[in-house]
Amino acid sequence: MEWCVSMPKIELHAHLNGSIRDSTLLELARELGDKGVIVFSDVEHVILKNDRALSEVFKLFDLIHIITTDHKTVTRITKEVVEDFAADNVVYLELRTTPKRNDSKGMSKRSYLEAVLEGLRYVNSVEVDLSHKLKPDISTQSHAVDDKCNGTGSKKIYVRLLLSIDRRETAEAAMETVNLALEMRDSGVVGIDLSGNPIIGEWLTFLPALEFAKKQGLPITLHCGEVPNPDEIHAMLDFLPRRIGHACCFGDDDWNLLKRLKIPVEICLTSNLRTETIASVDIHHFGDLYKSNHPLILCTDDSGVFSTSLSAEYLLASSTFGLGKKEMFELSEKAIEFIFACDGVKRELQMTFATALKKLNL
Ligand code: 6MZ
Repeated sequence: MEWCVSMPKIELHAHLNGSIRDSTLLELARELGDKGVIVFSDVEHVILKNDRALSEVFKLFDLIHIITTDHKTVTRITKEVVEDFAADNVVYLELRTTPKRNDSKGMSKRSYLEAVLEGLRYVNSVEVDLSHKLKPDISTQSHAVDDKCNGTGSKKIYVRLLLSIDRRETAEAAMETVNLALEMRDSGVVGIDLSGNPIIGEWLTFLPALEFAKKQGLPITLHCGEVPNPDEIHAMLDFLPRRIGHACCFGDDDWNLLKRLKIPVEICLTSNLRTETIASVDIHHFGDLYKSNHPLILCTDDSGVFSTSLSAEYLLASSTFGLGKKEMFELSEKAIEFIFACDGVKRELQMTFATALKKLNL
């Protein structure tokens, strides 16, 4: 485990509200309990429970959203989540979150996103690189210093944001999210994700917004095949997203198509096991995809909800599928190819990995 932590890692599938520390969730829930908004004793065991089927996970998210959805809390959890990933030696994080409108809190999708960005500015255990466009140069230096986030200067994490469309949303709300992503492109937003309870909502509802995003050049990743739904899986693959997440319930035709199209898969081992979308880790499709050299990225999904870390995911892959240190390092480094940030960031990450390789003495 220590070795997995020491290796630089790239996280491409992490939901903000799924990555909150248990201690923070409990503290916030207790505060809401004291205010009489919720009954703390009713929710404590829900937060601490570890094994949940997929439907229960979405009930937990409804609870988490009651606990977290005000600007101050969104800012706090963002700061903590980034610090936790940095502590696990994640050097590039694509953090995804669903911009939420909540009239009772005076929250719009835009102000939610601004609260997330504010959280990135509060990170102080590590330097946060939020946008390549804001790198210091002579003409933009003062702007760059303001927006680059405070940090110690020694350790650095690149953070980019994906805006998620929740499958419960309307076509209009999805389009609003895409427009927001386009407006905030220079502030660290690099793409769009479609997520949410996979048994809710129709692919066609989101297609216009996703097609518009694609036309505007915004990369898209889709939660695909988390539950059996052959028609949707096929339609999603035909859409040619830049990446997909999960791919648990694919049929033979879907595997063939996926492999032919070479669409990278974000693999979330612990999440799939906990939600029982995969019966046991040894039969996880990671094994086949890895063997056939299909592009894949190990990810956490919801490190808070599933009590995991990216290092733990590497360790699990290593112990189950027999990957040695060299293979783990190569798998981690290969993820650079699939990030949504620009080529400049890719080059810098390649240098980070080259330096780490020398130190790790592989
Ligand atoms: C599908 C998931 C998910 O956006 O509020 N989310 N969607 N499958 C999963 N597998 C377990 N895990 C998380 O983070 C929480 C939201 O992310 C999506 C759900 O829409 C959930 O409400 P944000 O930051």
